[in-house]
Amino acid sequence: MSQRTLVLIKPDAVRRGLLGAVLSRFEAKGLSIVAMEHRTIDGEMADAHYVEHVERDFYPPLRAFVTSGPLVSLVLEGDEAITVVRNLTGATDGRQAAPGTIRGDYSLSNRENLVHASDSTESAEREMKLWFPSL
Ligand code: FUP
Repeated sequence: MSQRTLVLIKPDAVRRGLLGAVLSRFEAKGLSIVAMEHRTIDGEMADAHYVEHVERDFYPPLRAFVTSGPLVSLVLEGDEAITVVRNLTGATDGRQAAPGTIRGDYSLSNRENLVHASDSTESAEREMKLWFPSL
């Protein structure tokens, strides 16, 4: 079943010059890029995106990180895209993420882990509306 999912290539990836490397993983897998934008977000947008985490201890440094520079937001489409993209992304903590995944290959951090990917159809719908309201 074809699905759409919201992906962020976060400021650490852009800063490190890994935008192309990360994007190429998704392209090579066969996913289509439906929308893509390069932007720096403010704290309000970070709060809206991470609404389920705003009360957590780890949120203030996460908020500072995600607003620290440009990121790339995109909507990817393809068969079972939500699960496929989560599998390509790997576990949240880059130190634990399996080799071969984006986080497993490029991240040594539980915060600066290069990518965000929607974790369910509900969050994909919510996040796509937030990031690409005109889509
Ligand atoms: P994920 O779905 O893998 O992106 O992970 P979560 O939704 O659990 O967490 C969202 C983001 O919060 C992660 F990408 C990184 C950050 N985070 C921390 O900074 N510290 C933690 O202990 C857990 C998550």
